[in-house]
Amino acid sequence: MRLARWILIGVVGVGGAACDNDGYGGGNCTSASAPNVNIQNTRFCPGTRIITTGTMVTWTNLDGTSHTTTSDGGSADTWSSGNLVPSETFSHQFNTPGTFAYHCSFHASMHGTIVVN
Ligand SMILES: [Cu+2]
Repeated sequence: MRLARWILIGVVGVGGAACDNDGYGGGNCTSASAPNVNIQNTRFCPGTRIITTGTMVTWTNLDGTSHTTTSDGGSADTWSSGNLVPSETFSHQFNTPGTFAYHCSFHASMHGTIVVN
């Protein structure tokens, strides 16, 4: 019993903190406050952001290297930040309901989703 409790604490300690996994890979990062998205440790946080139609989402690059937020091909709503240097932000207003996948043009592992209700 006591052993099980220590194992549980260990799992929570490793998986807890402010990391938002959302099924996407990459290092730990801290989710931005709604409705925004952080770019940190080569990932988008949160990986999936759910918003209402008409909401402006601002991405902030918290890394020391450049990233982009770029809508995937075939998206009904398109955006492309271009090169976001460290500390730079990019905003896009979502006026179309739907589920919009996006990525970073520089890092194939970086994916995110904006769900517009
Ligand atoms: Cu990137």
